[in-house]
Amino acid sequence: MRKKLKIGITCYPSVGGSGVVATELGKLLAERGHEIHFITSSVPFRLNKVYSNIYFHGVEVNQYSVFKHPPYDLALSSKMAEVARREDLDLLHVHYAIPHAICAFLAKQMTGSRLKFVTTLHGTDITVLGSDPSMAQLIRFGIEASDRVTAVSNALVEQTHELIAPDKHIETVYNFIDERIYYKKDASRLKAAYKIEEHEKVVIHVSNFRKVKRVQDVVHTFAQIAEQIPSKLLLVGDGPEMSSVCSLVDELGIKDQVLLLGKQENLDELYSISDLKLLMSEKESFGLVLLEAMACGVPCIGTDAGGIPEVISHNENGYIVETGSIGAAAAHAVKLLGDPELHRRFSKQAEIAAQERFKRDQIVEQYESIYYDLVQGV
Ligand code: GMT
Repeated sequence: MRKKLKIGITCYPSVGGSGVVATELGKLLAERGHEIHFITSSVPFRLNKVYSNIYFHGVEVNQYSVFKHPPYDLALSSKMAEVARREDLDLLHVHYAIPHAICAFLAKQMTGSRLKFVTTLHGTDITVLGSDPSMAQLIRFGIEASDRVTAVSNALVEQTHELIAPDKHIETVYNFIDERIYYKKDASRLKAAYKIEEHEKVVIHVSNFRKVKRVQDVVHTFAQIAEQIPSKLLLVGDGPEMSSVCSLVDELGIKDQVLLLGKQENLDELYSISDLKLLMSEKESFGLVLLEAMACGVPCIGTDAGGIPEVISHNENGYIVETGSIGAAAAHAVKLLGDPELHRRFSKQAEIAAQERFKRDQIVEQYESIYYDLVQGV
């Protein structure tokens, strides 16, 4: 039997797909017997139960008055080095190149080169920061200094090579969900509690309402759907575009059909009352929310941005439209919601894809095999 590993994990611990993936990965690795050390600014929000082999090391930043900006990245590097030494970690797995790969590099220098680190790219570090030339150099450095680099979709691997051009092999390891949580449940009481009529269809959108999510396109698409199919739109999440989205809902006269639910945690219950998910982003390296919905049997319509077409199979378990193609998205939605047999087939196919192509054990084993390759190479 192979020795169990001691792994340090660093991510942005607050709500967000990368934090979710990093935390769920840590939990699954712990279930497989590894010792996990989260080194983050706060307890990851999905770390909602006690595991005897998961530890949390908080990063404290001292607010000395001489510093205009508190040096979080340096405090993190120092904490990584301290934990790696004290706990004799085999490796660090950091999520996001900036700043985490750079911090891991510093920690590695501080502890000696035995400490290896894996960097996982999630998207925003590449597609947003990568177009800033001053950042691109630092991202390239972080990627090249990593012992292994993964990205969450083939599209993100390609984009990283286009924008950053690192001299490094980047392998795709897809995201996954925990199918013990994400499956279709009987949530008819919840539908009634929201005062949604039995015959009405439910369309859902979940995001952090950043500009790249194009939530306005979701609202326009829904307005066209609602002209033909009695339906309600659930908008889940919050963020910078929320006010503009609310004004658009008023302007289009669909206020009574749109439920603004804000940030929610038990998304499986909301997906269980949903018939269709819309994700109209202009940038999206993977779209974890699609996978969560699909696992609950919800067919999705998404744009052709980034990794979305690697998650949704067009015409099989959902539809892909060009970014900004509101009319095409609405036409697909009306066809799907108006044809129970087609919807049943897409819903089943969505569940199967989530369970088979993005199977949690398979993905965790991919990461484990990267870790063992590195540790054996010591
Ligand atoms: O989508 C966001 O704005 C959040 C961001 C994050 O850092 O959590 O999500 C990114 O990582 C997720 C997990 O790998 C992916 O599912 C999202 O597609 C990706 N977001 C973007 O590429 C915009």
